[in-house]
Amino acid sequence: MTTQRWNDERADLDEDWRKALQDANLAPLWDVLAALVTPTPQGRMEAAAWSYETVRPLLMKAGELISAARAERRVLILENPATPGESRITDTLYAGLQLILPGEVAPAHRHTQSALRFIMEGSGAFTALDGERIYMEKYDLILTPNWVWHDHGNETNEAMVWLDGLDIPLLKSLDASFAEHRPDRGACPPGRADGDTRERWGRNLRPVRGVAPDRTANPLYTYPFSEWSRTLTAMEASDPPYPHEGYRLEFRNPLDGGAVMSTISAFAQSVPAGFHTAPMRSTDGTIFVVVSGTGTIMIDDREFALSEGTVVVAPSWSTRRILANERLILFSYSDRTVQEKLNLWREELLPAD
Ligand code: GTQ
Repeated sequence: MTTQRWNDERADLDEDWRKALQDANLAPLWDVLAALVTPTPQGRMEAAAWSYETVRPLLMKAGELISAARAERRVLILENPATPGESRITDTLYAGLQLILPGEVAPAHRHTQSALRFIMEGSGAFTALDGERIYMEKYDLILTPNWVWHDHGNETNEAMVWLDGLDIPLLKSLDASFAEHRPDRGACPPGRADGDTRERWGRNLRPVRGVAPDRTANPLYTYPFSEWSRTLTAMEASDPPYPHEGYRLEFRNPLDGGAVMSTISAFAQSVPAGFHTAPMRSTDGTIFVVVSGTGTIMIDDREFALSEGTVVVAPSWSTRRILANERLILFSYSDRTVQEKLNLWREELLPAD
């Protein structure tokens, strides 16, 4: 009688065969299958938080050490503690705090990465998109959709700081990065009138003829805090808070009602004083920024204090809950729109305990 045909250990013990596999750039799937096809997301990202009081002095010191022109962009990257050196805060997204000092210009470039700016400090510096200046106020959201020329300038007499949210790690994994610089390494020549795109696209109107955009990229580059915060206030006045998030709004592209950019979704949220959100999780690792208020965010078994300027990352499928001491206003962004387009996005609303 023959013994069983497969003695499973032989695959582990045959060293010559293992070596031959390596030399031929082959690997056995069964060694890694369980780690590859996991029942739930098992990423390496960690929850983490950065308080503005910690980051700000280090960023201001960078302002003494290097010019914006020399750095091209004077930014401190918020790196996920699980992946130092990889310039990522989640598997797909990047976050950084950018400083531009009075009189400085960050020269024009364009790239296939999409960017958002969320203004943290200062008033009246500008980002120019294809030469159109957009002046910044605290907690405005300003977009740089992919391949739009952009430079930044500060003609005020105070420092300007904003959070940059980009899809850099996603484009790295797709290996789809292209970038260009202007030959003169300066700013773009003036384009449309200052603030033109908001006048055209910010009032829920679209042109019948003539000036329709030639692409689906969001033509509305700005979502001022003075406007988006009012929508939250209006909701709070008439709706009860939703158990899992209080009140949450998505910033959207006026052309199609979808996410603000092809790879990044952005949200505004408020949680009333004393409210505790019920636990929830979703597959889009999310970066939160505290606009105002105080409280705590619990991410799995960790707790992070929230106050103005705190940045927090909640990894994919981590369970999060928010406790507001004072009314919290939060901005957040994630790769939700990418996952939705790929039919991958999931969320789970867990019962309050
Ligand atoms: O302002 O164009 O934080 O290209 C990283 C890459 C900012 C920018 C970043 C960039 C920019």
